[in-house]
Amino acid sequence: MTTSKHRAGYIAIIGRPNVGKSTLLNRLVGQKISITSRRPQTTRQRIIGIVTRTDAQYVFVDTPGFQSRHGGAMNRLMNRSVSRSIGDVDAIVWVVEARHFTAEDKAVLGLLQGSAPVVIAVNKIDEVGNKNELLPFMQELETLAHPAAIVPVSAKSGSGAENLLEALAGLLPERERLYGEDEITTASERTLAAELLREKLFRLLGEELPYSTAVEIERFETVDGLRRIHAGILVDKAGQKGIVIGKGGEKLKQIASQARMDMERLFGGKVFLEVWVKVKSGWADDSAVLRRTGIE
Ligand SMILES: Nc1nc2c(ncn2[C@@H]2O[C@H](COP(=O)(O)OP(=O)(O)O)[C@@H](O)[C@H]2O)c(=O)[nH]1
Ligand SMILES: [Mg+2]
Repeated sequence: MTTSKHRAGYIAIIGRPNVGKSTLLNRLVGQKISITSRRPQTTRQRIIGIVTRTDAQYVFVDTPGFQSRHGGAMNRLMNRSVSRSIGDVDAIVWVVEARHFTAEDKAVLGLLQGSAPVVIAVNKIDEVGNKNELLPFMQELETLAHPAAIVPVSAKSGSGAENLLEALAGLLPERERLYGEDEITTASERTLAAELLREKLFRLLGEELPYSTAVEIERFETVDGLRRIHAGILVDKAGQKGIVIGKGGEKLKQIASQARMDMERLFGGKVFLEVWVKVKSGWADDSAVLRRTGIE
């Protein structure tokens, strides 16, 4: 019997918006480190998620969604970021949605010529009642892309996640661990806190507003295991401030308390979160509204 050597490497998770890349990363890592939403292009920055097993360490890079329909500067930047991340890695997980292969998926395929080996994760299989329908879909993908493997998964339920890791292990170079065995991300708690708060804006505010907001962590202190976080939600116009705050402050309360709960889960400790809403441009309008959540 041969003992297999330890493998480790970088794996880009790519795919059109909304196929479940970030959800899959969180599932693999076992923690919410990358924010997810029904809206496309929630993920603006690259997030690294580390999965450590006895004989392999997987360093996943979640990339912002590839967008081919709109030619805006933001999208060009994102496409560039996808192309760049494909160039640097040992393997690629290309996430597609079961039975929904679109022109955008085709555009992603176009980027994969000459790339590192690709494993296609056919996601959202929990939405496919009759699993027989998956077979022809997977056969088409096989013909179209000639991937190293195709693995049906549900990022939502976790089914297929271990199969995906197994399929990837063989594609990674023989190498020692790249990160400590208990590290799950390279992002700082500060960045993660900002992202988790930003996710709530996407989940709890109307259609367009979240795209014109930003989150700023003004203060982040940890004393005796208690994290005190002061965050600002920056909006473009004074009129948007009221929408974020909501009637009687209810909306902001909801945003802040959901963000705090996610932070406590991820950081494994109590969080005291203060959230302010500010207008980006107008300094005169800086009189913020404060919402405390956590220890009163
Ligand atoms: N039913 C189902 N929904 C999923 C699954 N994975 C992701 N989603 C949903 O698809 C949407 C987009 O997910 P997200 O991870 O943000 O996609 P991304 O844009 O590719 O990063 C969210 O509403 C997720 O809850 C899955 O396996 N099954
Ligand atoms: Mg995402």
